[in-house]
Amino acid sequence: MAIDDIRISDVIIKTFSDKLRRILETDVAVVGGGPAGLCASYHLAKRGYKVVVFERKLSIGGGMWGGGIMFNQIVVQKEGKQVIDEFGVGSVEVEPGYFAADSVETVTAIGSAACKAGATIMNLFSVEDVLIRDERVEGLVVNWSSVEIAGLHVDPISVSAKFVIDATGHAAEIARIIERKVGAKLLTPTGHVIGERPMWADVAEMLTLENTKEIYPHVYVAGMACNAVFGGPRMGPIFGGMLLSGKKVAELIGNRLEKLTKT
Ligand code: 48F
Repeated sequence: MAIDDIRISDVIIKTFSDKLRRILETDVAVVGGGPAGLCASYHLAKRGYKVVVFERKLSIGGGMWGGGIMFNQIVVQKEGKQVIDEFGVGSVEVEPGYFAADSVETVTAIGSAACKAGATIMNLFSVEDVLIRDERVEGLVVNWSSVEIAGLHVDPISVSAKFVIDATGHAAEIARIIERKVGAKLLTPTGHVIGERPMWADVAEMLTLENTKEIYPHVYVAGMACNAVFGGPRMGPIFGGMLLSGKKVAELIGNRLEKLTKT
């Protein structure tokens, strides 16, 4: 059978439009497809929730691809190794408690698991605003990243979500949008985004997990954004904290969603 170029276009347009319409209303919208966001989306989708991930870039994986200084290896500690084990990622204990894994294998394995579990990943989408109703976030405002990058004057569209995860990494973009546009007090000790501190992997990994929490009604932070928001240090190319934070935020939100459906 001859292949018709126009049919190819039609299939793309039809199926993408269906996908776009499906994600207009979700349980959880994850902003950022780095390790924390991907891990969170996998665990929430596995629990049966409707999840969308918005990723500004062409590719998911955030800061994981490049390992440390573009040596595409990552380090995880014992607890982090247990998380990558779940995705079937191979690792080697190079020194006691220091496990090395291939960053490309890790990103692709987690991304694939998230998709297979039912999460929808919308790459090339930037989140530029939030929907706030009754002093809580009820959704996001998104646009093509190309519009943002070109600085074109094109209006965005809105999507609704019962919960939002700010997994935007160092930038903590959603927390900053809420602070700037709503003038709202965040659920941090100062009420503001405190800003990240200099590198200290040991403390950073612990604080990432501890500060994986709600920062504004129905908005949680995960991954490096936790440290940016709560004033924790950065940690460089050790990724256990990112993955454990993604898993923790999925559990916290999953439990809230479970309660909501019971009431
Ligand atoms: O930066 P990123 O990998 O965040 P993470 O999951 O992991 C942090 C580590 O990579 C590393 C580290 C730990 O070793 O310090 O930095 O916390 O992924 C964040 C993703 O969010 C996207 C961005 O392109 C990146 O892929 N992103 C950021 N802001 C937006 C966004 C936005 N407004 N809309 C859509 N995507």
